[in-house]
Amino acid sequence: MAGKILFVAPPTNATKQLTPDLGIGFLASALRGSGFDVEFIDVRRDGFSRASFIERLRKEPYLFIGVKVFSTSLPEANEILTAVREALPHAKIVIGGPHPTYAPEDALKSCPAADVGIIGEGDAAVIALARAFVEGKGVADIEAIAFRDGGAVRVNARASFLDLDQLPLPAWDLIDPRRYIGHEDLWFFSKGKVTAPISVGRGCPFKCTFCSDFIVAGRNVRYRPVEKVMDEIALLVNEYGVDEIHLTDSIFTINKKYVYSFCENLRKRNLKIHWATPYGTRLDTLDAELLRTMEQAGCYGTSVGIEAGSDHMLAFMKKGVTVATVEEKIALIKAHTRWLVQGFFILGYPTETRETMRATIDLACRLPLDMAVFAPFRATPGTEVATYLAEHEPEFTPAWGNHSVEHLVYHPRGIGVEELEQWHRRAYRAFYFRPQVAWRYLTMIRGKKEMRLLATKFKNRIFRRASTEGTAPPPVWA
Ligand code: B12
Ligand code: SF4
Repeated sequence: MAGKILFVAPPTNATKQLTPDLGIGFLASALRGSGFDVEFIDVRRDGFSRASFIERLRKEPYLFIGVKVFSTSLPEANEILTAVREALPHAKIVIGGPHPTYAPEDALKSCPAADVGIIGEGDAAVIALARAFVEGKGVADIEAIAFRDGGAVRVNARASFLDLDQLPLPAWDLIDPRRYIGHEDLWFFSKGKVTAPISVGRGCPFKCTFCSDFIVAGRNVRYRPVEKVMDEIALLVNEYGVDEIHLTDSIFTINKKYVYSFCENLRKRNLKIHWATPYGTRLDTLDAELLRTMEQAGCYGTSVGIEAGSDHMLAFMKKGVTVATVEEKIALIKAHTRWLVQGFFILGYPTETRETMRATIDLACRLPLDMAVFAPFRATPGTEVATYLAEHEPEFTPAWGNHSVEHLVYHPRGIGVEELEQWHRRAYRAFYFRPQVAWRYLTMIRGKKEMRLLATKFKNRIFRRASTEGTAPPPVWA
């Protein structure tokens, strides 16, 4: 072995949901393919205290420690990074994932313990870094990284996106789905006993102003070969007891030919699994035949990014669909499948008014949806709307941390945070306090644990304050 690398997934206060980290799984596999040994700690999954984490780190020498950093969980990531630095004062510490990708310079500035940040798909950069560290070379020539140069931060450009044909399967032994049982969240669907996420493609050509997908994966859609995806599902079913798959792609249905081939191959390979697209599909890509084919192949649910209930806000978000399309396509899904359908909405987007928020709640209640999430707006760095805010509402500075679905960090001009909280509570009440919806939701609950989760969720969303003001973040360590 050329040396050992340790990846760490910090815990987060943003969500109770914990799933196998596919990004780290792919990176581990790439490194192994180049002769490196890899270990992985998922701090929440593994239940570390600060002391036991530090003790664990000191057991082995590592070429570098890679820590994942979400913009939404910067304080938690910094807790981990500080502990790593304390345990291993001379270690090379590399950060990657959403925040270093969207805001590389800010990421290194906000994470003083980190030496290098990886921008975007890290599969090639981790190998280049590992080799540079083995050979004792500098990192200044490595593509798609940010690094420290004296007191300054330098950012190297990205030349290209990965060819997914060459991508190995993720290192599933490190992110074994069986170790994540019990970490589900109720906004998710679940039918099986062991669920694994799968990513089949990357990139999106659409230009929704709030979305950061293009920064990680680009505007061209690239797919992994269907055969390889089937090999992965077969491995998960046979070796890991997986009986449910969640596609992490946001626009799986954009390429119908691929979807038909995916469904046909599941049948040919006799892979009988439940599957769903809980991270979203674009409504305007759906048609009756596609829906029926997906359902026959085991798909039982989808989330759809609807976002707003007025054509005015949808146009401002550059969503590329109208309210009429949303109504037509949700009706189509319900007419041709027995799917569970969850709508994602944003309440409190820049320029929103009381009228547009009312229209969003009205639309959510008008549509035959089974579940709805009314998310607070987040200004992800690098997105078009973040640029809009910097120009038009410079007084807003995104305070990262405690930045979850339950917490508001932004409120549109003219609508105070208290009032926006009320709109969020009103939306959940209006949607869920309808007999047919409440009943359908309750029938999905499996066991006491889910019942408790449901009670907490409703307490949080309907009765408690939603803003971060005055709330101390919950503890990071077990
Ligand atoms: C699956 C998913 C989840 C899962 C699993 C997350 C995980 N651990 O990977 C769950 C449901 C748990 C989740 C939770 C949340 N998520 Co999420 N999630 C996604 C989703 C849909 C797919 C991620 C994925 O698996 N992609 C496939 C893999 C192969 O790609 P990848 O993760 O990008 O990995 C590559 C690179 O990023 C890089 N890389 C990744 N990790 C690391 C680590 C190191 C050390 C290095 C060097 C490189 C590196 O290399 C990888 C391989 O090429 C993305 C949207 C998207 N399309 O990316 C949102 C996304 C990542 N989530 C997001 C958010 C906001 C959240 C939540 C806050 C949701 C909430 N409650 O509001 C929480 C926060 C979780 C946390 N830890 O803080 C945002 C991140 C925004 C930000 N700036 O931080 C995204 C981008 C969605 C969006 N557009 O808003 N999420
Ligand atoms: S929200 Fe969905 S459709 Fe819009 S740009 Fe992002 S991934 Fe593409």
